[in-house]
Amino acid sequence: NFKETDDAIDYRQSAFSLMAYNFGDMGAMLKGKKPFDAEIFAMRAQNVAALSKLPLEGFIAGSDKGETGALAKIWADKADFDTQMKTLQDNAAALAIASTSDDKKLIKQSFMSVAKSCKGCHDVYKKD
Ligand code: ASC
Repeated sequence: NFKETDDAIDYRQSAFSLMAYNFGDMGAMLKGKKPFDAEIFAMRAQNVAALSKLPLEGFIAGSDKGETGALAKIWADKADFDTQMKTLQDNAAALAIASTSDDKKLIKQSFMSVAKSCKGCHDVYKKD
């Protein structure tokens, strides 16, 4: 368990930072901003799938106090928040599997499902 709520906040923010780095690099490849490397893409997809399981643990009771982007609505509607996190995890797992294929269309669709999970949750539960 976390010693302080600050530790829980650090934990979830660290996981999100690592997800954004890995997911951002995948996006750069799909947008043609850098060459598509199937091996690196699949590795990053596996990273995101594993990392997506981490942040939820950091949204402990009382950790809505700090200066973070997390809105109080997370704790008001915790069951829905948990469900959306689970959907993200499922979509990220699907992307990791799709990334081992050479079906670029499936990879792009799966990538967009994860992106929608990120954005859908941010729109409701994150400041700005
Ligand atoms: C990213 C990132 C997000 C999501 C979101 C998708 O790379 O940092 O928060 O994708 O922009 O719509």
